Amino acid sequence: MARERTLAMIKPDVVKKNVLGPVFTAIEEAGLRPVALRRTQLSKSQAEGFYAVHRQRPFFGELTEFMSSGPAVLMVLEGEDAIGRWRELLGATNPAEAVDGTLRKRFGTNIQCNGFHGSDAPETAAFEIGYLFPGMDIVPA
Ligand code: IDP
Ligand code: MG
Repeated sequence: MARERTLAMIKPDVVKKNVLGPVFTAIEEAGLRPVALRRTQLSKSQAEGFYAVHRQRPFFGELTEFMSSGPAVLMVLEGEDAIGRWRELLGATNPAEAVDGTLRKRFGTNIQCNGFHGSDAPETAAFEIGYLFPGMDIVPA
């Protein structure tokens, strides 16, 4: 598997729960390294741009309200198969259906406020990293 970068986000529900420690432990134990990190509150329009592919879905309005409702932690994770590995750590989109031990199962709230985001392919990772870390020179791990 290739060395990759993925955009990882700790969404506002989990930031509010103040459980960053176990999240970073899971990242480290998976052999991934945060190579860029920032905490910010997305505006509604930033959230809409980030989730533009979901524009037509019925929950788009509520989802982007939630995503802009409080601070989020944004990261670029780097490592072997980083995209798949991070999504594996997250578990299914719906925390209620996620495998025991996954981050969404442990810390997610519900299908909308599911705690975390992870890019799903190299192309989306490139878009999302450029969108949330614009113009940043990210030093490799
Ligand atoms: P993913 O985050 O696991 O890739 P996607 O299908 O890409 O899941 O959906 C993007 C985000 O939209 C999810 O992480 C979740 O916050 C929200 N979402 C997905 N499905 C639903 C739903 O049925 N109702 C409300 N929100 C949803
Ligand atoms: Mg997705």
